Parts: sequence; C-alpha cells; structure tokens
Amino acid sequence: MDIATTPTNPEGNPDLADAAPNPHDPPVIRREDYKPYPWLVPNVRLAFDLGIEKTAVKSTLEIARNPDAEPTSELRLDGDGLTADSVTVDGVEREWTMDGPDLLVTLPGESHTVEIVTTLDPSANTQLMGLYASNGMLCTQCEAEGFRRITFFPDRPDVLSTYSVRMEGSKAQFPILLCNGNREAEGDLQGGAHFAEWHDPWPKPSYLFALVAGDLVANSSTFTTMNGREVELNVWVREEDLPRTDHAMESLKKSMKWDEEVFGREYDLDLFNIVAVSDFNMGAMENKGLNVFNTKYVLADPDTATDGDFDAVEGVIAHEYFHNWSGNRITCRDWFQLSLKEGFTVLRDQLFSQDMQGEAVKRIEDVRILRAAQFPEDAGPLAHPIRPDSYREISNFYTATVYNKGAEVIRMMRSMAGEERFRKGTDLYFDRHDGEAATCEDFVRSIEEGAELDLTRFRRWYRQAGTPTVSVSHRVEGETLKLTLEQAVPATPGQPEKQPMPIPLRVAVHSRRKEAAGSEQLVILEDTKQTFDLPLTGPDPVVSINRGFSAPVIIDRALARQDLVFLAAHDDDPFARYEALQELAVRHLVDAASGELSEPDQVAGQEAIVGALRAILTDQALDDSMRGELMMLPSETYLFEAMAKGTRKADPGAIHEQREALKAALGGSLASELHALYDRTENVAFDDPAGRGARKVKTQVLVLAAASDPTKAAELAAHQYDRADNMTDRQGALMVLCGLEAPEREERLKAFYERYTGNALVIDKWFTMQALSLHPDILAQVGQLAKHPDFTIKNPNRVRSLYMAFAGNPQGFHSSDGAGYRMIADLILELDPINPQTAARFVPALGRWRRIEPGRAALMKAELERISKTDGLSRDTFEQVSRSLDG
Ligand code: B3K
Ligand code: ZN
Repeated sequence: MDIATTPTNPEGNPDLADAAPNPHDPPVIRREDYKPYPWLVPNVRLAFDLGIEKTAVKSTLEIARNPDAEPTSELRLDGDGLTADSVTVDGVEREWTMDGPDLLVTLPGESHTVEIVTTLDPSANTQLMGLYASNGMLCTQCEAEGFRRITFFPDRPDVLSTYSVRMEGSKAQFPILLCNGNREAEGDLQGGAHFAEWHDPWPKPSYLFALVAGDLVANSSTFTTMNGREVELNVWVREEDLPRTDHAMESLKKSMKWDEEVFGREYDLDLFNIVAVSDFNMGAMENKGLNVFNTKYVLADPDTATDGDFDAVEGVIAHEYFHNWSGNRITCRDWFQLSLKEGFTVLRDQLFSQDMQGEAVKRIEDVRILRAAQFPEDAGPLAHPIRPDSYREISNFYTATVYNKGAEVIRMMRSMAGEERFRKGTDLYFDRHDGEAATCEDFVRSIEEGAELDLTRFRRWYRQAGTPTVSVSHRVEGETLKLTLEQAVPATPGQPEKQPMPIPLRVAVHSRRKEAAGSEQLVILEDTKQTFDLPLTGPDPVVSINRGFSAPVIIDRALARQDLVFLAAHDDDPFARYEALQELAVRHLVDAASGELSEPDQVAGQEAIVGALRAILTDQALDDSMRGELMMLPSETYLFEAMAKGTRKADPGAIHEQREALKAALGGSLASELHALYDRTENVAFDDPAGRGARKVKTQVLVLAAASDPTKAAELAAHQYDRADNMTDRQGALMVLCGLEAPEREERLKAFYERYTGNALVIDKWFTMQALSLHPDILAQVGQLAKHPDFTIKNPNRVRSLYMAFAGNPQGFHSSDGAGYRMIADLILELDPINPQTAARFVPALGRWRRIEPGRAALMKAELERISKTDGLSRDTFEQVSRSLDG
C-alpha cells in the first residue's frame, strides 16, 4: 500500500480497515503539495568557530520576498535538533518562536538581514548528517536535509544562494580548512588559531554546502579545460593513505575530459577538491567544488584493492564529478525530482565506464546490479515510481529505483533517439535550465524537443512503478517472421491499474540452420499487444530480443532449450549471449527448486547447461573478462524473484540446494576444461593487458571446483592465495576458502588479518568474506565476528561489511529457524538510535516476506512487527517497516 493513499480494502480485511493514520506518526510529504518558498535568500554568510566538541556557527542571511510565491510575513526556517543562541533582524535582537524543530520569525518588510547563532557538538553527531567528527577531523554531509542540523535555514533544494564562509580553528588540530568554491583569504590568529575565507560564486541549494577541517595531505595536479583554463585538483587524505590516491586522481582527470568530449560540459571553478573520510553513510557526495568521499571510493592500490574496487573508484569519482552539471548547475526543484539528477548521472557514469572498461562487460554488470537490487524493490512493498509521489523520510528514497531504473529510463530515450539526437536533447536541457532548480518534466520536455521524439506516453515510466513483463511469441509467414509482443505492468502498492508503457526492444532474427546473425532493429512496443514483421535470414529462426538490455523489463519467452544453447554460443550481441545462458540456468533451477522437473528433464537441463558452458570455456575468440561474466550463475536473489511468480513463492532453501548442485555438476563435468583454463591463466602477470580477465576466470574456476571437489579446491585456493601479488587473486582465493571446512581456511584468514591489521578498508573485506561465505556455521560465525574487537557499530562501512554482507547471504539470512532474520532485526533496533539512515537500509531484506514460502514469511513478518512495536523509532525506520508490513 502506498503510504499516501487510503487503503483499498476489497476483502473487508479488518487489519486494513483499522489502518487509520496515527497523529504521532511522522507526516507524509506529497509531491502534489509543492509550493515555492515565500522568500529568496540570494546571499548567505557563515562564520564557523570550529571545535570537535563545540562549534559555533553564525549565519547571516540576506532575505527578500519571492515575487512568485504567496506573500506572508512569517519566515519559517528548518531546524533539526538545534536551539538558537540569538536571532537578530537588520541588526536588532528579535523574538522568535519554535514550531517543533523549526524557527519562526516575523518579517514585516520586503527584504531583511537575519543573523542566527547556533552551537553544535560535532563529536556527539553519530547520525553523520550535518557537521560531525571523524578520526579527529570535522566534515559535513548535508544532502538531503543535513544543513538544518548546522543552522536554521530554508533547507530545500529550490532555494539557491551564494555562500561566503569564514572558518576559524586550531591550526595544530585543523591545519587544512576547506569549503566550497575558491579560497579568498587565509591567515594566522592569536592563540594558535588560524582562519580561511571561501567564496562560491555559483548559487547553490544548502544540500551542496560542505566544509572539512583536519590534518590532511593532498595528491595535487592540474587539468586544462577545453577552453584552456587551468584547474587545480586535489585529493585530500590522511598522510598514510597518500600512496593510494593516484588512481583516484587519474579517474578524475579522465572524467573531466570525457564530460567535455561526450556531453560538452566544462568545469566551472579554478579548484576541485576531493576529501576521503572513513565515517560516511554512503559512497560519496557531490558538494560544489568539494566532493566528500567514503575512503572506499578513493583509496586503491593493487595490494589492497581488487580490480572491481579500482572500477568502483573510477565510477564513483566520475559520478560525483558529473553531478557538477547534472545536479549542481541544474539541481532539483524538490526531492521528488531526485531521479532528475541521480538517474541522469548514473547513466552518465555508466556510459563513461563503458568507454573506459569495455561496453559488453560493463553492461552485464549494470544489469546484474539492476536485477539484484531494483527488480526485487519493484516487486515488493517498497515499490515506487522513479519519481515518487510521497515520502515521510527522503533518505529512504535514495533507492535502486530512483538511481538505476532512473538511468535505464533515460537510456531508453537515448536508444530511441540515437546518440546524436540524444545529445541535442541534453544540450537543450543544459542550456535551458542552467542555474535552475528543475523537474523531471523539464528534462523530458528538453529531450522531446531537442531529440525530436514524442514522449507523451513514455512519461508513464516516471509515474508507474513495477517491472513490466513482455511475453514473446512468433510465427513464420513466407519470408516474414511475425513477432507478437504483449506487455503487462504489475500492480504495485497504491497503483492497482497500469497503462501500457512504450518499451524499446532491440531485436534480431537469427537462423539456427545457417548459424547466421540477423540484422538488428529497434521495435517499440507502445500498446498492450502488438505484432511486428521482421525479415527472415534463413530456416529455423531464433529470435534474439532485448539485446543490450535495451529496456528494463522481464522477457517471458518459451524458447526451446536448444535455441537458448544456440544463442549462448552464437549470438553476435554479447549481452544476448549472456542472457541466453542465464535463462537456461534460471529455468532449470527454478523448475528444479519447485519440484517440477521429471528425472529425464533434470538430466537434459543439466546437460544443456554443461554443453553451453563448455562452448564458452573453449571459445578461443572470447576474451577472459567476458568469459568470466558468462561463467557466473544467476544469483540466489535473482532466482527468488524468478521463482516467486503468480501464486508460487520463493523457497530459499530449495534454490540454494539446487544452485549448489548445479555448480557441483558443472565443476565435475567440466573439470578438465576448467583446469586447462586455470593453467592457461595462472601465470599471466598482474600488469599484462590480459591480466584482468585472467584473474576473473581463475576465481570462477575455484568457485565451481569448490562445489565439485572441495578438497582439491581448498588446495588450489590456498596455492592461489600464497602466490598472489595482488588483492584480486588474494580475495578471490580467500572468498572460496571461507566457504570450505578445510584447515587452509583458518590459516589464510589469520594470515590475511595479520597482514592488513590497521587498514580499515581491507579489514572490512575480512569481515565481508566471512559473512558472505557458504560455511555451514555461518550464523555462529557472524555472531562471533560482531564481538570481534575490530567490530564497531559506529562506523557504517564496518556495519555494512558484516551485516549487509550477511543479509545478502541467503544461506545464513534465510536460515529456516529464523535466526538470520532475528539477527538483522536486532541490528536494526540497536543501530536505529545511533544512525537511523544506515539502520533503515536493512529493512528491505526483511520486507520481502510476501514472496517467500509461508514458514519463513511468518518469521520475517514477526521480526518486522517486533521492530514496529518498539517505541521511539526514527522516521527512517518507521517508514520502511510500516510500508513493509502494509504494502
Ligand atoms: N547525492 C549523494 C547521495 C546523498 C544521499 C543522502 N542520503 C551521492 C550521489 O548520489 O552522488
Ligand atoms: Zn548521485
């Protein structure tokens, strides 16, 4: 049920009938209620007297009436946990009142100067929103509503101001003082203090404000923009981390160049700073000219970071940098428009990474993320459109739907327009809305006009939640293949009825007899059901559809097993090849887990997969990076989604069992091919161009061997671990060892811990590998790890390294006695008063109960109910738990 709508109650269910809103519940904010703020705040001056336990903030606001808003004499400023020490208006002390957390002052005139003093204790800020202390330094996080924890302010994205900031503090404690924009002055003060003054000439909303004060060193360089301006670049870290910053710096320069070349966007300040902090709620933050990053997405060298970590650093640096145009220069009118900046920026970072890392593999990785995180969200109680209609706590809407589905929706517009016309659309958007707080509708209109597309119906993608299913069938008539496509968009909470959405599908018709690739074309399914005529290439046609994953939909096709095997071996679209193999495995595993396979079918299904994988393992033309992708079986989460269809529920135990059995069968039947592959790749040097692919397939060989021949696998993994000269090989080997009951396991885990003691990011990996492992004692092990001296609930990276990994480990989390659910519920309750944003992120794992078999579903629901009955829940957790129970 959507939180904003009255519950529909078709069966007279008393639970629903009783669900009247409770006046003490946090209020629902609705998109349709948007009103412009009655005041403009063109200029803000902030003066900070910085201290870890006490920071004084003097804020001076120049305020004028907003001619486009309803007039009022009340000035309402948002606050969160603040009290004002003083308030003056035009230099005169003024009375003010508090309305809950907000401050109200009466302003009689057209324009005024309002000055407010607040005092904060950053060391007590465990939420990590607003100004907080981390490792002896001070830093801020303001998106979405953290600025109101620093000073009273209209803390909403459509109030744009220029900021002038003075920072003062102990020079010994905070030798570096950073803020948005350019540094205008600095100097020493009495008593060992110093100051810096910063000015950001670009008007911005408060969520983009940032400051950092601490003992940091920089990796510095420069970038010359396409118009010949030199920009100073710095990556600021703690001194011991400096040797691991080169990759971040290179990634930044590549991003700046790429955005000029591909989107025509040039950087607009003389300085770009990145700061790495180890206590951070998410990946990174795009504050104007001063990006603040989780250390995880800055620090990388081959000894401590995997190839995947290197890619993630590059991708996140790009993402935050790209926000300078898609987010900062053009921001959001209100938080319902979040996908305007996030969906578009994710698409931009995906396209960048495709260009840097290779298109086919990157596309497969992005689809895997979408299916693992977004498809379950769209199918569950927390489903929402990419432009939501209501929320209680906006932090809960930084979701895979807003980000990743948001990117897919814009990618579809790009596919329909073609690259060139799409670029015309984005140029128009940037020109037309530069300097504004815009809406998703502004974006769609710009693309529509610039790219000359009719997006009238396409706008439904912004309004409707739920992953569409497209059923595919065909018949042959002479030289033509008649392709019939029918779409169904499922009901989601608050949206029982859906309209058809335009779905662009790249298709080709191959001929199995001639092994010939048909030419590709784009068909757009606009209505519920349509038939398209496609030319035949030869006899025995096989349809290849949704190539490149051109639309974020579920394809339902009854392709014969031999056709899937054919596509897996021969399709000229690498994504379609991957997809055929996945589909073979999904179909087989879901049928097997549901008990719907006869003995001969079980054998035939397995043989088909073995045959398809053999072709992949021995295909000389395939590069190893792609081969590594093709070797990965569908994840258990994805299999749950596929199994939970109609009235059928997912059975995590059966899925796990069948998937392990298939791995064992593959490992056994293909032992000689797998060993040959390992032998070929074992000695490829780290920096060889083929090294990455080699590392990927080696670990995939170990994964399959672990299921078929655990003793041999333990030996091989230990050998890989001992010889490794890089983290990719080391982590791959240890991850496999973690799932085995072998003496090699304990020895290597201990060696790893000792080698990396004191390196927080690598110790996070040590926690994660154990929490994700296939070990039979997983629950007890995670319980022990929570008591380890290195575990702390105060650091989000550490909490995620243990518990997010565990919640993503079906064997442990879905333990049939409910112990895994209890563990996560206990964590949520313990973490909620400390860091509600991070606590609420664990709720969706429990929220999937409706799609799981009844025994486990009841246990999951009981844990949600236990949380919901707890007094004093944060707005974040309250909202997620109540939606998970109602939806
Ligand atoms: N915009 C930030 C996310 C802020 C999350 C606030 N809960 C990072 C990003 O998407 O680039
Ligand atoms: Zn973003």
